[in-house]
Amino acid sequence: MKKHFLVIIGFLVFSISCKRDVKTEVTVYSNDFESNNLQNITNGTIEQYNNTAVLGRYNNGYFALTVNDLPKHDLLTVSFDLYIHDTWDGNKPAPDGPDIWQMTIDENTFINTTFSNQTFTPGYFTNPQSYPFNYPNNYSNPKTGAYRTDLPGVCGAIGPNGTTEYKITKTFAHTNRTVILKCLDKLVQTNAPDQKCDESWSVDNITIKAITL
Ligand SMILES: [Ca+2]
Ligand SMILES: [Ca+2]
Repeated sequence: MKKHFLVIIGFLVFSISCKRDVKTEVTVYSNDFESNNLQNITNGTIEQYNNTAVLGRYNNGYFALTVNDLPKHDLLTVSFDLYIHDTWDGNKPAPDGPDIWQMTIDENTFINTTFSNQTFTPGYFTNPQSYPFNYPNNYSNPKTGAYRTDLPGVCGAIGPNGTTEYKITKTFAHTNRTVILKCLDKLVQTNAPDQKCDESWSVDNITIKAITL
């Protein structure tokens, strides 16, 4: 009898604790760009990188994705893969930088940072980056927070820096029926003969989820 009572109490506690966390999560946008789908994307361009189709590449450019008719929601989660290609200089001042990358949601800046794609050797100074924090006044080692650092560069013949992949994920309060995700850069490479070859970025696997609490 006592055992049954404990089982019932346990079930009630479990039910109540679950109820507080109950939420619905609906994927409202998903794009791996393999089908050349640029619908609702302003300034979209697709190219092949490392055997996959990516949105990009960009240098002093941007894309803006608009998703309309969102279901009722309290939060949105935006996630994507960000590829930083070739010789980004991080916080370094002119003429090489700073190499700024930004993400805005509905015109509000969520990320304003720099990336340094230099090879970091402990004990030696290498141009720092701001990521995973905002620019300016943040000094992280190159490639801090990266998901992968062993990917090929786009212009390998020019630099050995390769490509660094970052997983970008942001969850934020949002209730409007429309969301606009915009990513842009303010890259500086005044001494480079081929600007886009010197440093560029691209994005893959964009997913947006609408969450109801
Ligand atoms: Ca892809
Ligand atoms: Ca630069």
